[in-house]
Amino acid sequence: MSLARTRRHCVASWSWRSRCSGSHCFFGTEWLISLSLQSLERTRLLTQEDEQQPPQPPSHRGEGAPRRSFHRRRRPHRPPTQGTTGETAAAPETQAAVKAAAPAAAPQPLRQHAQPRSLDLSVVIPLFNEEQSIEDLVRQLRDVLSTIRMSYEVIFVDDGSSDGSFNVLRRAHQQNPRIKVIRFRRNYGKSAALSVGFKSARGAIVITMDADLQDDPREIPNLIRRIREGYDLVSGWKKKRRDPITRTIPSKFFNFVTSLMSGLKLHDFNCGLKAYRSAVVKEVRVYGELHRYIPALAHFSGFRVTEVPVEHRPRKFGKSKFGAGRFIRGFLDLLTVLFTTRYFRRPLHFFGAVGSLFALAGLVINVWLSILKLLGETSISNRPLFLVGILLIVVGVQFVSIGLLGEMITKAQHSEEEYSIRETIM
Ligand SMILES: Nc1nc2c(ncn2[C@@H]2O[C@H](COP(=O)(O)OP(=O)(O)O)[C@@H](O)[C@H]2O)c(=O)[nH]1
Ligand SMILES: [Mg+2]
Repeated sequence: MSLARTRRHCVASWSWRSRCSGSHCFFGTEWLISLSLQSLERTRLLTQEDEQQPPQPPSHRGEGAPRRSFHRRRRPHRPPTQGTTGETAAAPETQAAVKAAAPAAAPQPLRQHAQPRSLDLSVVIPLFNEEQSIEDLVRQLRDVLSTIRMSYEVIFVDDGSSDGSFNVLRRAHQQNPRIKVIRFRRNYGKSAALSVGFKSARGAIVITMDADLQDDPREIPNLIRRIREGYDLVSGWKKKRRDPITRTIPSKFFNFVTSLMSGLKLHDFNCGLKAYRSAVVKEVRVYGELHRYIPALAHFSGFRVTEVPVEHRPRKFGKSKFGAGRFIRGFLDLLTVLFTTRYFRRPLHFFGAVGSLFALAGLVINVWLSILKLLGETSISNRPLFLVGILLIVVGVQFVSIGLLGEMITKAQHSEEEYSIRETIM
């Protein structure tokens, strides 16, 4: 290997350290002395990053075509910056060596983590098996959004639909690139769909709505107006609800209890049509069945929440996905909301208080029985009260222990996503 090639090899390869311990590079060390250690590290990191780039999709090269070298997919050389990363400007010959190591690269697509341009409005629509409604919905949305003079995007989150919803969405995107589609691998639930939609949303205002045509897009300007008045979250209120009684009765009960327990007076927590200031959707974490409680969560966080009556339409196609299972899970999630918002960072305050009360009651009972024994009572061990006292002390200690475990988990906690994206059309 010639001296020049040896040098190029050593500089370009990420595993230069191990290779350069061989005889090739021993004779080329005088070339390398002029290169600073930092610039070599930088070269190595750049190449490592490139290796981590996902493979090009099949449309860029045939399935059977040979893989291109990672050097070809290399990003254009960026001038080094000084300061923030402690990186210093590379010596001119280092830059030359880096250039020599990388053949002229084709223009690269925008870097994934580059900050995308922000917009005025994002409409996020979670859906599950709504094939027949989507085309109508897209048309109605276009009619409304074209009148409001705001830059916008519409993000559909297809939650593992088993009908043709995704194909209809793909066609909609081809006709209008402002329509974006995220597709889950399986059904993860409406909260997960909203959560990923919120993460992708670039709008200063975010609107959510159902995909089943029951929400009227013509309400959007009204919601936006309320946000501009200063509210952070405007929730729709289906004042005249067009659903069967099996849906409306549980819903009334649910709204009453939620309103009572959260302290936020709303008639309709679970209306699909809502408007948010982007700060709300970026801050509130939605998972499980928590989408019903976003107004309550936002309220607990200190955001200003209000509601406006909105038009509601009967379901035209398909059927409601709401069932007894979702109702029960929804109520369990209300406990989650109350617990996590009030005691999330201090579980011992909850379990410790309950446990201490139990243990104290048990202690009082047993002390009382002990006094009776001292005063001459023949036997206390055969009295049920004695067993109740012991039980209360044991349960109390267990509650306090759970609280302590909760504290430890809270300290070590790290959050993980609970969905897996199958496809993204941007
Ligand atoms: N992402 C997602 N959306 C869902 C799911 N279930 C229902 N939806 C959507 O949520 C909206 C309202 O659902 P629907 O079944 O009509 O509930 P209802 O209006 O309360 O009876 C519709 O756009 C559905 O497509 C789900 O499991 N995941
Ligand atoms: Mg519906």
